Amino acid sequence: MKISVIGAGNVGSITAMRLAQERLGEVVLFDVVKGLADGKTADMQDARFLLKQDYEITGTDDIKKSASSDIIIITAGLPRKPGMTREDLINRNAQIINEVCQNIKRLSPKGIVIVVTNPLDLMTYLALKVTGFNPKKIFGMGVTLDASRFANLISAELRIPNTDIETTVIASHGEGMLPLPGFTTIKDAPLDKFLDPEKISELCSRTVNRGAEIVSLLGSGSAFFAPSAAVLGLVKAVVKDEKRILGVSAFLNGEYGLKDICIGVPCRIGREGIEKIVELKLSVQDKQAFIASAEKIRSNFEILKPYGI
Ligand code: TXD
Repeated sequence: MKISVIGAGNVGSITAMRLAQERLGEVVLFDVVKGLADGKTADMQDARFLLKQDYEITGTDDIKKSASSDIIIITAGLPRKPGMTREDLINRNAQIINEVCQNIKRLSPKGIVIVVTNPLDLMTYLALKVTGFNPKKIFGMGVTLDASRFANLISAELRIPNTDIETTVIASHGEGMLPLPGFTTIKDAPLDKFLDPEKISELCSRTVNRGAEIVSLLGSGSAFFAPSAAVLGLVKAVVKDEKRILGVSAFLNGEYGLKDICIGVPCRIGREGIEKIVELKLSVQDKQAFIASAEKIRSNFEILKPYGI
């Protein structure tokens, strides 16, 4: 299994390290900046002796070395600066995704593509259109990270282990994100048995703002430890054909009453990529919020016109 990570910044390099250490395949890390990916992977190779792990990882600034990848993870792009929304990144990152996807189409036409670059749902849609790949094979990592953030906030509030929590977040990986307390359980008991509605609503807002909270603490750059862990979960589901239900930004073709858009929904992920889109029975209020979130994503489609979309 050959896995290429495009972009050797914070998310890309830690993702590559996690994938290599889990021995999920032969990992190639690429960046346009000369020497960057090579330098980072040389450092990772030097850790093999200490970790007693002979994982396979190489770094390059030659995109051709990513040819015939089974999985390609796109982390290339600019991250947010304090005060910026994910949407502020659109124009620059769209150019980057377009360029990267032209290369993927040419070099790895059979690959499964996982988009990480923000604004996530829009960039996933762009990647799908530029490559023309089967929509099962392209999805975005966003809401699994958001679900993990929601779970972590619940865990801290109740002082219970994260592993006792099941939770779901859907819709855009952005301001229109929708944590779903009604689909959140603690050892099979619903969340509202543990917390009052005000507290639940506070934790939902904190989940939506968690990325911005981290951006402002860091001062420069955005989160990368949890995002790379979320990518690892998706890659593992594909490589090991786990068929787990995980939230991803998926192309909808009638599901949830929507068409021609990429947005976060629970999907069964396995060797073929998205093997099924799971349609949750949403409350009227959640359904409205989901549609509004989709409309917000769609309002930026205009920006994709230069790419023939
Ligand atoms: O949940 C999520 N989806 C996210 C998304 C969680 C965290 C970060 N999220 C987004 O991922 C973030 O808003 C950015 O759009 C991307 C990458 O974030 P990262 O923190 O890794 O950014 P860096 O450290 O600036 O790294 C970006 C790298 C940098 O080394 C550039 O030189 C490189 O991308 N880059 C490219 N690589 C390859 N090819 C091209 N064209 C290219 N352009 C820039």
